[in-house]
Amino acid sequence: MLEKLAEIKSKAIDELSSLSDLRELEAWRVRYLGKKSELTQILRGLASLPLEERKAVSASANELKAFFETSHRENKESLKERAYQEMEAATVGRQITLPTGIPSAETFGIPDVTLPGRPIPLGRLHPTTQMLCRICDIFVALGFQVVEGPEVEWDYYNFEALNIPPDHPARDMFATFWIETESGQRPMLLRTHTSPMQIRVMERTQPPVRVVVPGKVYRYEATDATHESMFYQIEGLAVDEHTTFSDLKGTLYEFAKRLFGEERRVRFRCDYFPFVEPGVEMAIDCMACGGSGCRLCSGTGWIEILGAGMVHPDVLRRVNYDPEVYTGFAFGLGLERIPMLLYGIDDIRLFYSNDLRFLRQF
Ligand code: FA5
Repeated sequence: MLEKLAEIKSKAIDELSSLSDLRELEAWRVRYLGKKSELTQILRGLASLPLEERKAVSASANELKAFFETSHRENKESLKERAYQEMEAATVGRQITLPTGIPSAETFGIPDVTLPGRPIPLGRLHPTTQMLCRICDIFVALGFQVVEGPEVEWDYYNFEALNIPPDHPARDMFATFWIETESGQRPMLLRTHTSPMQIRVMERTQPPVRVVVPGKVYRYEATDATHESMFYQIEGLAVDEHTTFSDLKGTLYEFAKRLFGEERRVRFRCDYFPFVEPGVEMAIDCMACGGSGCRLCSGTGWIEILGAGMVHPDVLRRVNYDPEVYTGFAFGLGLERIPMLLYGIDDIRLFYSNDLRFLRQF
């Protein structure tokens, strides 16, 4: 009987080494450990053996059974791993067409539903959208409301109501994309700035007014490292009794401090915009070079981020606000310039060239 056990063992080991998949292993298990296997028959017949022989055969048979069980377990693990790797190699990189309706595992050609799922790349907000939310949050905390307006605008709101009648030289400041209209219709354009929303807001609201208006604007001009033909602006407008130029400076200083940190330097210089009096431009010392001059700041050490000023009395009159009672300030901020400063981005064109290597950094 002991020779028989040795014979079974050697045959089983031979077969085990040539198994190639889990199905063959299962057949092997049934053959050597199943109810009808030779080993099980020997174990069942132990009681009929003489005592001495029973002891020896029982020890060897149970040892062989334990050996078979261990071998089965180990081979099952390694064959499973091999099957998993083969399946993964066959499915990775395969083109998948999304079906309509509820997709099943088979639709994707993945036979084993226990395989780990494919990672689905997560989208994210565009860097200018992120910055827009951050800036609006600051102004909301300072008591401003966020409103939006049309990108296709009447000449009246974009220019005339802002003290820029036809043939005014200030129209040259805003290279314009005009929209073809029927003859006799009022001229239309892609807004060149968010300032027309000053008029639209004041026309429908009584003071006190405190709004910020984020949105896209368009300029028909050549692009370079700091100029795009489509970019974002955020307009600010505050009108009330006794609003002064100090309120304008205080608000913009506070904004700059909250966004850029205490250590940044801010510069105000006189500027001209027909719809404010006096007008200023606000600049921040260049973060890329620390103020010594580089490509980003065109060698000046400063980057202009916004134009601002006290709302012109004629503009107030046009919306039926009495300039003897009400005064206000307004500002218009170039949005892309802000992340450029904060993250040292030296070319504005990166924002809208859809290069994922750039966009994924934010
Ligand atoms: C204006 O657009 C005025 N409407 C701003 C204003 C509002 C003044 C309220 C007074 C009161 P300006 O053309 O300077 O002004 O543009 C404002 C900001 O937009 C600039 O400081 C700059 O940061 C940004 N900007 C201007 N042109 C471009 C451009 N082509 N590409 C990217 N950013 C630009």
